[in-house]
Amino acid sequence: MHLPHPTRPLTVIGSGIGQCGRIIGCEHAPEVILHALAGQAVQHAIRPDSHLLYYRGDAHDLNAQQAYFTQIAQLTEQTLAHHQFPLLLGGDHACAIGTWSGASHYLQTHKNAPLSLIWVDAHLDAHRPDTSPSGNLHGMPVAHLLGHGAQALCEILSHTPKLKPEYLVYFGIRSFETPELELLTKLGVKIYYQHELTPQRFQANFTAEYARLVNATGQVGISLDLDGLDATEIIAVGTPEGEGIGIHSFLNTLKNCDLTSLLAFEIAEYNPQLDTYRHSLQFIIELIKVLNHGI
Ligand SMILES: [Mn+2]
Repeated sequence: MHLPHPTRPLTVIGSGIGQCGRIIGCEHAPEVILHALAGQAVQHAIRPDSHLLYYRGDAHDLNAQQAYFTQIAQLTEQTLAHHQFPLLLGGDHACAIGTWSGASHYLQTHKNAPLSLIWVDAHLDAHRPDTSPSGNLHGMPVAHLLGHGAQALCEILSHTPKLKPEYLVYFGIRSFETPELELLTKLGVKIYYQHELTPQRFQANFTAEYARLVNATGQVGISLDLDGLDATEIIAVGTPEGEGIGIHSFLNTLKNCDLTSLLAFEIAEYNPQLDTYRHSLQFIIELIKVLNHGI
């Protein structure tokens, strides 16, 4: 099968971090996905020098987390500076702290532009260490990117917040706690809850928000927590939340966006140990093909 060459070569950055989620196992996702890509036609579009970094600290070691996310952030920033497309493979969703800190720093220093981000998730991920019932960092990345949380993790690569509230949009939300919503409401962040989204409304709103953010900031990043998708279709996640965005609806919607304006894409929370029939993995490969086709 002939695949068109993307304008930007695709560089995989594997965030092998799994200790910050509810169920251990996401740390192996990057190597499993890379292995599944081998032999696929899309593999030829991916630069051979993939980066795979494992987090070796414990779940609450701020110094180790800061060092790890700084490395991921630097890799993301370098990839963008080399005009390559960063495909981030988590890892539990704590990985987003590294990814988008790096993307934000790149935009700040190279383009003098702010980061804009579409966050697809069942959860808001906007806890801070003092509001989180579980203490799991994978429920806190958005708060940290907005500048709220542990200082060490809010100041990766620079002292300023990585993301302004007006340039963040959520899709698929259906499970959260009051302190998260209070923070985001106070900041004025836009949230599309799953119960408001038919497949048609999802596509219309997602493409409209994508275009709005591209207009406002030049490029837009997407962070996909696989649990934002329909839990009957994507089973290999640690915190499934029932009905979500259908996988075909999601892929078709992406195909309808101008992905030449896509800054970077992150796939988080894939847990290979839960992927009994490897259907979730098949979806991830399809998704990477769509990205490759569009960027
Ligand atoms: Mn998440």
